[in-house]
Amino acid sequence: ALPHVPLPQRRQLSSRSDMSEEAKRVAAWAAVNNHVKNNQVLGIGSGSTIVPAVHRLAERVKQENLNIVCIPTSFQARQLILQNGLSLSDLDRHPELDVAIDGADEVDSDLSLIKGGGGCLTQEKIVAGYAKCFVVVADYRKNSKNLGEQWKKGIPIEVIPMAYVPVTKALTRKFGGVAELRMAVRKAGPVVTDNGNFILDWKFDKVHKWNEVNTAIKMIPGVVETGLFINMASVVYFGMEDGSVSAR
Ligand code: ABF
Repeated sequence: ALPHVPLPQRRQLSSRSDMSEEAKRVAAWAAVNNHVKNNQVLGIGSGSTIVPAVHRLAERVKQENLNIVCIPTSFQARQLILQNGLSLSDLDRHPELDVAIDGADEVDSDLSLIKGGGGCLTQEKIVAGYAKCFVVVADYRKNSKNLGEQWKKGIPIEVIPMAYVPVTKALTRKFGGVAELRMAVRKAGPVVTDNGNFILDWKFDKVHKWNEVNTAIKMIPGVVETGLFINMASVVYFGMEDGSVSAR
Protein backbone atom coordinates (compact mmCIF):
# COMPACT_ATOMS: atom_id res chain seq x y z
CA ALA A 1 0.00 0.00 0.00
CA LEU A 2 1.17 3.51 -0.74
CA PRO A 3 2.03 5.71 2.23
CA HIS A 4 -0.57 8.38 2.83
CA VAL A 5 0.70 11.91 3.28
CA PRO A 6 -1.87 14.62 3.94
CA LEU A 7 -2.46 17.17 1.20
CA PRO A 8 -1.91 20.88 1.72
CA GLN A 9 -4.64 23.17 3.04
CA ARG A 10 -6.98 24.37 0.34
CA ARG A 11 -6.96 28.04 -0.54
CA GLN A 12 -9.95 30.27 -1.30
CA LEU A 13 -10.27 30.28 -5.07
CA SER A 14 -11.77 33.08 -7.05
CA SER A 15 -11.34 32.58 -10.79
CA ARG A 16 -11.48 29.57 -13.09
CA SER A 17 -7.79 29.82 -13.81
CA ASP A 18 -7.05 29.84 -10.05
CA MET A 19 -9.13 26.71 -9.85
CA SER A 20 -7.20 24.88 -12.52
CA GLU A 21 -3.87 25.98 -11.01
CA GLU A 22 -5.03 24.62 -7.67
CA ALA A 23 -6.22 21.42 -9.37
CA LYS A 24 -2.77 20.98 -10.91
CA ARG A 25 -1.14 21.58 -7.56
CA VAL A 26 -3.17 19.03 -5.61
CA ALA A 27 -2.64 16.39 -8.32
CA ALA A 28 1.09 17.09 -8.32
CA TRP A 29 1.29 16.92 -4.53
CA ALA A 30 -0.62 13.63 -4.43
CA ALA A 31 1.77 12.08 -6.97
CA VAL A 32 4.92 13.20 -5.18
CA ASN A 33 3.58 12.38 -1.70
CA ASN A 34 2.42 8.91 -2.66
CA HIS A 35 5.13 7.70 -5.03
CA VAL A 36 8.45 9.27 -4.07
CA LYS A 37 10.64 7.33 -1.63
CA ASN A 38 14.27 7.55 -0.61
CA ASN A 39 16.98 6.33 -3.03
CA GLN A 40 14.87 6.55 -6.16
CA VAL A 41 15.64 7.52 -9.73
CA LEU A 42 12.80 9.77 -10.89
CA GLY A 43 11.74 10.88 -14.36
CA ILE A 44 10.67 14.52 -14.47
CA GLY A 45 8.07 15.43 -17.09
CA SER A 46 7.34 18.69 -18.87
CA GLY A 47 4.52 21.21 -18.97
CA SER A 48 2.88 23.32 -16.27
CA THR A 49 1.49 20.60 -13.98
CA ILE A 50 4.96 19.23 -13.40
CA VAL A 51 6.09 22.55 -11.94
CA PRO A 52 4.29 22.17 -8.56
CA ALA A 53 5.39 18.52 -8.54
CA VAL A 54 9.04 19.57 -8.74
CA HIS A 55 8.48 22.21 -6.06
CA ARG A 56 6.95 19.61 -3.75
CA LEU A 57 9.73 17.16 -4.60
CA ALA A 58 12.41 19.73 -3.72
CA GLU A 59 10.60 20.45 -0.45
CA ARG A 60 10.47 16.76 0.48
CA VAL A 61 14.08 16.15 -0.53
CA LYS A 62 15.16 18.98 1.76
CA GLN A 63 12.86 18.24 4.69
CA GLU A 64 13.36 14.46 4.67
CA ASN A 65 16.96 14.49 3.42
CA LEU A 66 16.05 12.17 0.54
CA ASN A 67 18.57 10.85 -1.94
CA ILE A 68 16.80 11.32 -5.29
CA VAL A 69 18.25 11.43 -8.79
CA CYS A 70 16.21 13.15 -11.53
CA ILE A 71 16.14 12.38 -15.24
CA PRO A 72 14.64 15.18 -17.37
CA THR A 73 12.27 14.76 -20.33
CA SER A 74 13.04 18.14 -21.91
CA PHE A 75 15.12 21.27 -21.68
CA GLN A 76 12.36 22.74 -19.48
CA ALA A 77 12.55 19.75 -17.11
CA ARG A 78 16.33 20.03 -16.96
CA GLN A 79 16.05 23.70 -15.99
CA LEU A 80 13.39 22.92 -13.38
CA ILE A 81 15.58 20.24 -11.80
CA LEU A 82 18.58 22.56 -11.64
CA GLN A 83 16.64 25.62 -10.45
CA ASN A 84 15.14 23.60 -7.62
CA GLY A 85 18.50 22.30 -6.45
CA LEU A 86 17.74 18.68 -7.35
CA SER A 87 20.27 16.16 -8.57
CA LEU A 88 20.35 15.94 -12.39
CA SER A 89 21.36 12.78 -14.19
CA ASP A 90 20.75 10.92 -17.45
CA LEU A 91 19.82 7.54 -18.89
CA ASP A 92 23.47 6.62 -19.50
CA ARG A 93 24.04 6.53 -15.76
CA HIS A 94 20.50 5.52 -14.78
CA PRO A 95 18.93 3.46 -17.57
CA GLU A 96 16.18 2.21 -15.23
CA LEU A 97 13.89 4.57 -13.37
CA ASP A 98 11.74 3.82 -10.35
CA VAL A 99 9.04 6.36 -11.13
CA ALA A 100 8.36 8.88 -13.91
CA ILE A 101 5.93 11.74 -13.21
CA ASP A 102 4.51 13.73 -16.11
CA GLY A 103 1.48 15.67 -17.30
CA ALA A 104 -0.81 14.92 -20.23
CA ASP A 105 -3.03 16.76 -22.68
CA GLU A 106 -5.82 14.22 -22.41
CA VAL A 107 -6.50 10.98 -20.52
CA ASP A 108 -9.24 8.56 -21.52
CA SER A 109 -11.07 5.93 -19.48
CA ASP A 110 -8.42 3.25 -20.35
CA LEU A 111 -5.58 5.57 -19.25
CA SER A 112 -4.57 6.09 -22.88
CA LEU A 113 -2.98 9.49 -23.17
CA ILE A 114 -2.41 12.20 -25.71
CA LYS A 115 0.84 13.96 -24.91
CA GLY A 116 3.15 16.30 -26.75
CA GLY A 117 1.19 19.55 -26.74
CA GLY A 118 4.42 21.03 -25.41
CA GLY A 119 6.48 19.27 -28.10
CA CYS A 120 8.48 17.01 -25.74
CA LEU A 121 6.76 13.71 -26.52
CA THR A 122 9.79 11.70 -27.64
CA GLN A 123 11.91 12.22 -24.55
CA GLU A 124 8.78 11.92 -22.39
CA LYS A 125 7.98 8.53 -23.93
CA ILE A 126 11.55 7.31 -23.54
CA VAL A 127 11.73 8.30 -19.87
CA ALA A 128 8.25 6.92 -19.06
CA GLY A 129 9.02 3.75 -21.01
CA TYR A 130 12.02 2.90 -18.84
CA ALA A 131 10.25 3.63 -15.55
CA LYS A 132 8.79 0.88 -13.38
CA CYS A 133 5.87 3.16 -12.56
CA PHE A 134 4.53 5.99 -14.74
CA VAL A 135 2.46 8.48 -12.77
CA VAL A 136 0.40 11.09 -14.63
CA VAL A 137 -0.70 14.37 -13.09
CA ALA A 138 -3.51 16.40 -14.62
CA ASP A 139 -6.31 18.79 -13.83
CA TYR A 140 -9.97 17.86 -14.28
CA ARG A 141 -10.09 19.36 -17.80
CA LYS A 142 -7.87 16.56 -19.17
CA ASN A 143 -10.28 13.79 -18.21
CA SER A 144 -12.25 12.29 -21.11
CA LYS A 145 -14.08 9.12 -22.01
CA ASN A 146 -12.62 8.80 -25.50
CA LEU A 147 -9.43 10.31 -26.86
CA GLY A 148 -10.02 13.52 -28.78
CA GLU A 149 -13.06 14.67 -26.76
CA GLN A 150 -11.14 17.36 -24.89
CA TRP A 151 -7.88 17.97 -26.74
CA LYS A 152 -8.79 19.51 -30.09
CA LYS A 153 -5.29 20.28 -31.31
CA GLY A 154 -4.63 16.79 -32.65
CA ILE A 155 -2.15 14.04 -31.88
CA PRO A 156 1.42 15.36 -32.04
CA ILE A 157 3.81 13.35 -34.16
CA GLU A 158 7.53 14.13 -34.15
CA VAL A 159 9.09 13.81 -37.62
CA ILE A 160 12.49 14.14 -39.21
CA PRO A 161 12.42 17.58 -40.92
CA MET A 162 13.26 16.34 -44.46
CA ALA A 163 10.30 13.94 -44.35
CA TYR A 164 7.47 16.10 -43.04
CA VAL A 165 5.69 16.39 -46.42
CA PRO A 166 5.74 12.66 -47.34
CA VAL A 167 4.86 11.73 -43.75
CA THR A 168 1.88 14.12 -43.87
CA LYS A 169 0.68 12.53 -47.10
CA ALA A 170 1.21 8.94 -45.95
CA LEU A 171 -0.49 9.59 -42.62
CA THR A 172 -3.63 11.22 -44.01
CA ARG A 173 -3.89 8.79 -46.96
CA LYS A 174 -3.83 5.87 -44.55
CA PHE A 175 -5.80 7.20 -41.61
CA GLY A 176 -7.71 10.26 -42.88
CA GLY A 177 -7.96 13.54 -41.02
CA VAL A 178 -5.62 16.50 -41.43
CA ALA A 179 -2.00 16.88 -40.33
CA GLU A 180 -0.53 20.34 -39.82
CA LEU A 181 3.08 21.30 -39.41
CA ARG A 182 3.31 23.01 -36.01
CA MET A 183 4.51 26.57 -36.44
CA ALA A 184 6.31 28.78 -33.94
CA VAL A 185 4.61 31.85 -32.47
CA ARG A 186 4.02 34.47 -35.21
CA LYS A 187 4.52 31.63 -37.72
CA ALA A 188 8.12 32.64 -38.42
CA GLY A 189 9.04 29.00 -38.96
CA PRO A 190 8.30 25.49 -37.73
CA VAL A 191 8.59 24.53 -34.07
CA VAL A 192 11.86 22.63 -33.62
CA THR A 193 11.91 20.02 -30.86
CA ASP A 194 14.69 19.38 -28.33
CA ASN A 195 15.84 16.69 -30.78
CA GLY A 196 16.02 19.05 -33.77
CA ASN A 197 12.86 17.67 -35.40
CA PHE A 198 9.44 19.01 -36.49
CA ILE A 199 5.98 18.27 -35.11
CA LEU A 200 2.89 17.37 -37.10
CA ASP A 201 -0.43 17.80 -35.29
CA TRP A 202 -2.75 15.13 -36.65
CA LYS A 203 -6.44 15.94 -36.33
CA PHE A 204 -8.10 12.60 -36.81
CA ASP A 205 -11.66 12.38 -38.09
CA LYS A 206 -12.80 9.12 -36.52
CA VAL A 207 -12.13 6.97 -33.49
CA HIS A 208 -9.36 4.46 -34.15
CA LYS A 209 -7.94 1.43 -32.40
CA TRP A 210 -5.24 3.57 -30.87
CA ASN A 211 -2.76 0.81 -30.14
CA GLU A 212 -2.79 -0.36 -33.76
CA VAL A 213 -2.74 3.15 -35.20
CA ASN A 214 0.16 4.11 -32.96
CA THR A 215 2.22 1.14 -34.18
CA ALA A 216 1.29 1.79 -37.83
CA ILE A 217 2.18 5.49 -37.64
CA LYS A 218 5.56 4.60 -36.18
CA MET A 219 6.22 2.43 -39.26
CA ILE A 220 5.93 5.44 -41.61
CA PRO A 221 9.49 6.34 -42.67
CA GLY A 222 10.44 9.69 -41.13
CA VAL A 223 8.26 9.34 -38.03
CA VAL A 224 10.27 9.53 -34.82
CA GLU A 225 7.52 9.17 -32.22
CA THR A 226 3.83 9.78 -31.59
CA GLY A 227 2.07 11.51 -28.73
CA LEU A 228 -0.14 8.45 -28.19
CA PHE A 229 0.84 6.84 -24.90
CA ILE A 230 -1.07 3.57 -24.83
CA ASN A 231 -0.81 1.06 -21.96
CA MET A 232 1.90 3.12 -20.34
CA ALA A 233 0.33 4.99 -17.41
CA SER A 234 0.25 3.16 -14.07
CA VAL A 235 -1.97 5.71 -12.35
CA VAL A 236 -3.40 9.15 -13.10
CA TYR A 237 -4.07 11.78 -10.45
CA PHE A 238 -6.70 14.31 -11.45
CA GLY A 239 -6.94 17.50 -9.43
CA MET A 240 -10.65 18.30 -9.29
CA GLU A 241 -12.53 21.62 -9.36
CA ASP A 242 -13.34 21.38 -5.65
CA GLY A 243 -9.67 20.91 -4.71
CA SER A 244 -9.94 17.16 -4.14
CA VAL A 245 -7.86 14.52 -5.96
CA SER A 246 -9.28 11.62 -7.88
CA ALA A 247 -6.97 8.71 -8.80
CA ARG A 248 -7.62 6.36 -11.68
C1 ABF B 1 3.69 17.54 -21.08
O1 ABF B 1 3.18 18.82 -20.96
C2 ABF B 1 3.17 17.13 -22.38
O2 ABF B 1 3.21 15.85 -22.81
C3 ABF B 1 1.80 17.69 -22.42
O3 ABF B 1 1.69 18.10 -23.73
C4 ABF B 1 1.89 18.87 -21.52
C5 ABF B 1 0.89 18.99 -20.43
O4 ABF B 1 1.07 20.25 -19.95
P1 ABF B 1 0.27 20.93 -18.80
O5 ABF B 1 0.64 20.23 -17.56
O6 ABF B 1 0.74 22.35 -18.87
O7 ABF B 1 -1.17 20.83 -19.18
O8 ABF B 1 3.31 16.76 -20.04
